[in-house]
Amino acid sequence: MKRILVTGSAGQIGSELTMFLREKYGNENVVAGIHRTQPSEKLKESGPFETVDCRNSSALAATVEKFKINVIYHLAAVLSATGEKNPQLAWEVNINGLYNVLEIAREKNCSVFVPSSIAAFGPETPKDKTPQDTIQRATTMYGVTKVAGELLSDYYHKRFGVDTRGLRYPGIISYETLPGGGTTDYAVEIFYEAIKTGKYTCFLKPDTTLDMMYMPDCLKATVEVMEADSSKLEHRNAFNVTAFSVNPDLLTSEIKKHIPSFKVSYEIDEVKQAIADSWPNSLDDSAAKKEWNWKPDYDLPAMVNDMIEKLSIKLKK
Ligand code: AKB
Repeated sequence: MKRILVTGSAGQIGSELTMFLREKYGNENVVAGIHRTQPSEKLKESGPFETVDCRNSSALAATVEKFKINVIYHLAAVLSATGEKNPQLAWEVNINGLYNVLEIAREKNCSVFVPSSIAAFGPETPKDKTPQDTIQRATTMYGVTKVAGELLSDYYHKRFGVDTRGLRYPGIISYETLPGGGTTDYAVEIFYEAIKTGKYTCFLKPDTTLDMMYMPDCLKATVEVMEADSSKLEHRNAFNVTAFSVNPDLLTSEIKKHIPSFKVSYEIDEVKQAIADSWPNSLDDSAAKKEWNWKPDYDLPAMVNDMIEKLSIKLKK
């Protein structure tokens, strides 16, 4: 039986992944690991939760012991824009935290999901259809921690046999919990403002093209890679995954099909723009397709349609 701990459970992906896993494996078998961000009532009421700071290895070990955890989805992280403001914190959480998780997984025989990101690539990486295996000279602290995290996860598998798996997440678009501290956050904010005020000031240039994915596909991919037949996985960690690549201009046009009066202006945030410019325009996710049959359900128009419908209902409440 799976006994799962999700770190970063109150975050954008963690909050929905915890509920998704509870539905699949049973509420009582999925522990929501929370730290600074307050979890929703839904998360607290539907199953066990525990305060866990991944930087504190003994507290982490005590939680794994207490709930007899054998699978860890390690989502606690500092994202790219916050990481540039506070690189020391990004290292502490993203590297020391991951190290603690992997060590506990080694000692207690847990399998581990480790998220990487499009941020694991850098300006020297081929920009279009970025291959699975290519140059990874990341130039942000977040990206540096992601590259190191990929290598560390590979190491724990090869050296100690820990069942580590992971994905390179693109920007994730969702309506349940707001993202925080990322460069791709514009692609969520734009929907809130389109519905609430009919206008949005974007911090990235109109032609900044990046990979994105809608939350249902993100949840599907995350669980599918963990459930995949291990003997078919050549890469294990850090699979490129994507659903579509989009820029603010294209996303605006798609939203305008639903809200024709929507207006977008631009005030460029130089730090976030430089981060986005160092990332690929589009990823080649053929390894994920081949090794565990990855296939997204939502393209850009389907995502925009569903986002507007669901977020409009949410914002009316
Ligand atoms: C960020 O923008 O930092 C994240 C990511 C792409 O990893 N959403």
